[in-house]
Amino acid sequence: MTAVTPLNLLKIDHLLSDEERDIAATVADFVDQRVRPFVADWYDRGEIDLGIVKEAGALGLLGMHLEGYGCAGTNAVSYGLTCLELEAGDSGVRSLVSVQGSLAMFGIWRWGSEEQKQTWLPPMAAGEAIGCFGLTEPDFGSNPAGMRTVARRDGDDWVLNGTKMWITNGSVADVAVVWAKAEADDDHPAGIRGFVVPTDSAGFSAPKITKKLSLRASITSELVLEDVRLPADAVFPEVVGLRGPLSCLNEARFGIVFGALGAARDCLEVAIDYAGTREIFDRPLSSFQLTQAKLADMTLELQKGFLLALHLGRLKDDHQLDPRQVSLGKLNSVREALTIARECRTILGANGVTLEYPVLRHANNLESVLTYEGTSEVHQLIVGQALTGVAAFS
Ligand code: TGC
Ligand code: FAD
Repeated sequence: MTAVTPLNLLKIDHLLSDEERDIAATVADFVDQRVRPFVADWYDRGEIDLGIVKEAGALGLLGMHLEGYGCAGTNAVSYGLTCLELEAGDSGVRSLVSVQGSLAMFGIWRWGSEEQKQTWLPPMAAGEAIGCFGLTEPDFGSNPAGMRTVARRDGDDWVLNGTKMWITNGSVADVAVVWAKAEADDDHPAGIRGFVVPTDSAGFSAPKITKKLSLRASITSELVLEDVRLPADAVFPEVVGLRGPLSCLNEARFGIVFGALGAARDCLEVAIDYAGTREIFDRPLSSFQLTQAKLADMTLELQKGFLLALHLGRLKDDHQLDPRQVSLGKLNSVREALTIARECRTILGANGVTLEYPVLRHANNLESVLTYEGTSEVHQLIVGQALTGVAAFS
């Protein structure tokens, strides 16, 4: 029998259109050329080569599922497959693209004024401007409703004060979408509102967070806002309340449903290859029943995860996707991907703990992915509420 790769056992390609397969192949090639050869070194140094941002822009990957303003306007499944291929390289690279396209750009695209869209979306789509998304605060991660960042009116201006924490791309961003508790104005009640903040605004700083043991090939920062004065038109004109930021999270969480499976696939491919060449007790590790049981179980979870992701993608393309379904997908993909990455690490033995192989790097990254964009517990509670009708968050 010829060996097959983990995602090909079910001929999953059969479920994709030619265009979706072409996009996935283009992104896989980009990852082979521009990520795989360098990512262990980026990870080791706690950096990422920001040259890839313009290259991703040139390929049309930034805000790719949005229409107009220089965005590619692909379907949701193509965006998901792109996240999968990027995360097969590294979760940090997928995160860069997710935050740019699904959080910062989507926020402006969905809730921004026409002027905000015209100003920011074309350069962001091209990778000429980097965006970040500031929702989390030091004391308010799972419960952003408690945020302390405030926006008060001073004449026509807005003045922002507060601190955001764990913000991807923060210290390299040109623009930050910042969520703050805003005073009421003539047309809106008081409540959480989004602000488009150029990062060269006086009073804005973004110290980099160091000593991370996860997602090291990604910039993570604090955002400090000290009397940041913005013009009246810096605010998203309509949306007031948590549904503003949560609508952006739906987009990024959808990307992670696919993305995390890319990290798992990469681990599994490496483990299968390693097991085939590593001789243990005078025969290949792959010839032992215990190893084959591990590989079979992991392949099963990977393919089930992909079928779920694809189902959610098709629902999204049909405008039928419910955020609670995205929670189910994010919960499953990240949890199973982390389990797969850890199991693959056992197959690689001591070699598995080095950066020579991607497996523990992926596993460590997935610890962040398990926590950000809603922790597993938050997604369990969202699904629990869907099933029982009872909110058990507080
Ligand atoms: P709740 O009272 O349930 O809802 C408040 C308002 O929001 C609406 N809503 C949603 N709207 C759109 N999409 C959703 N998924 C929504 N969920 C709720 C809701 O209808 C209501 O609207 P309105 O108009 O009636 O006011 O809110 P709650 O305060 O009870 O919170 C619920 C909870 C815990 C689920 C929510 O706070 C939550 O999801 N917490 C997790 C926070 C989170 O995920 N943060 C992520 C920060 S960004 C990030 O991590 C980036 S990582 C980098 C990368 O992505 O790569
Ligand atoms: P907490 O909310 O303090 O949670 C701690 C523990 O309590 C978790 O296990 C949680 O599941 C559990 N818990 C919480 N509520 C309940 C409950 N009701 N019942 C039972 N258990 C509960 N945020 C942004 O805004 N923008 C970004 O770009 C961004 N990038 C990030 C990048 C990285 C690398 C990381 C690690 C985080 C990033 N975040 C970002 C922040 C991320 O969204 C938060 O870390 C996440 O929402 C969890 O918040 P927290 O860390 O404060 O944990």
